[in-house]
Amino acid sequence: MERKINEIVKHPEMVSSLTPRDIEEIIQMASKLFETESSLLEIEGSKFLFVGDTHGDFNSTKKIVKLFLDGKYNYIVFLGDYVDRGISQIENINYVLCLKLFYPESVILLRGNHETPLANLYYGFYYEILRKLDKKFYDLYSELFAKMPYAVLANNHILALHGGIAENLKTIQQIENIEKNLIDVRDPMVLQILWNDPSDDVLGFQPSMRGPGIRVFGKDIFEEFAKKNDIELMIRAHEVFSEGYRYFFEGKLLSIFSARNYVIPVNAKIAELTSERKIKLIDV
Ligand SMILES: [Mn+2]
Repeated sequence: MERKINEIVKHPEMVSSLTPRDIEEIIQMASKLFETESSLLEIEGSKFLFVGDTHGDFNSTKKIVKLFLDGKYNYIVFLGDYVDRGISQIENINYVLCLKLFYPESVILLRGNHETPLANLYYGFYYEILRKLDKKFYDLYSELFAKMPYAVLANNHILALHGGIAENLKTIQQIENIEKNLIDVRDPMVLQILWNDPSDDVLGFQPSMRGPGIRVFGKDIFEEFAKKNDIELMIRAHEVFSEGYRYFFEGKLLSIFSARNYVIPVNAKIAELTSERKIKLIDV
């Protein structure tokens, strides 16, 4: 299997040749790896890549990973949402899992709101599994997703996660304490970390169009959290913008989206954190 994973990392289209048995083995190996990771990963380095939602857009993922493989990065951090909506969801998740198995330290795969049964039943992944694999894989992937970490703290001052700040989230320590194996995300704090959105037009926490229990948070909330936790920059994904990114809160929060082929055309972006601690946005 190791040889196969090595080949796939170098030749991504080979991911389609994985048999159901291979996929089961990859899921098992990745589960073991995620079990060793805490809910909050602390990393240090001089050159990072951050990747937003890819949503089954395997062509975008291939381009992004090529940049990582060519670019001598310390880390590539995927901010979640690998499946649902796109045309190659199984290929997309399996490819990033192979990449994780090949580079267990430098590849980080965070959990997004689409790494949950709540989303997968309604936005396509469940049906793609029924069409191309077998229902039991839905359970295997659900269990795997529940072992993924929730956030990354890079160089002590940059926090990366999928959605945003939650109402009950006051300290980064609370992220570290999130228990693993929550298949259905019912805890309000965890739910909001995966689903919340920032807005420059509101103050405090406001209801979200996305659904019950989800919130939009304003600059005051962000600033209080950032000050208390010594955060200089937050990088998150989750929201699509046709330009592929948007800055909020006077540049202290960066939102990125990395799938080119989505329900709207997107000038998808990934973010490089350079050794000069500057953000460079790169076209996918
Ligand atoms: Mn999302």
